[in-house]
Amino acid sequence: MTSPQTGMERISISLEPQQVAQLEKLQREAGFSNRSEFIRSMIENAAVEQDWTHDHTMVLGTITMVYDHHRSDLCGRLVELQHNTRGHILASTHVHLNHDTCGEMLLMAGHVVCIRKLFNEIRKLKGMHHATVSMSAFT
Ligand code: NI
Repeated sequence: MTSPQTGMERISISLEPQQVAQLEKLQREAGFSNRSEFIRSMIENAAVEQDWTHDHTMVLGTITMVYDHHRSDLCGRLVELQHNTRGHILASTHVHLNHDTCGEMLLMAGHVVCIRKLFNEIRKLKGMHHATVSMSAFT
């Protein structure tokens, strides 16, 4: 039933005791003092991530990577991949993390399928230590 004051619907759910403990731990670590707020936030995140499965959803995406500075073939290949992508690269930032390691962040807008394709190519490059992708849908 929806509360006329808040417009919220109150539901009850059943969880195993260890799931309740996990939920409390996750809530605490995420810094939420209110359980309902935390669950609403998890639902919103799950909905955003579900959009990633639709190839033609328009998203703002970031690809973050950490790679071996000494692999000069990697740098050339990385630039070539960026020139050939069908997504729009809005900005790219390179940071020299230390003597051996570079970090790079790409900010992109485009269809999920384009960003995922570029990410999958980037993560396979020899000398790439770590790469992550994050996307937020917009209309
Ligand atoms: Ni560098």
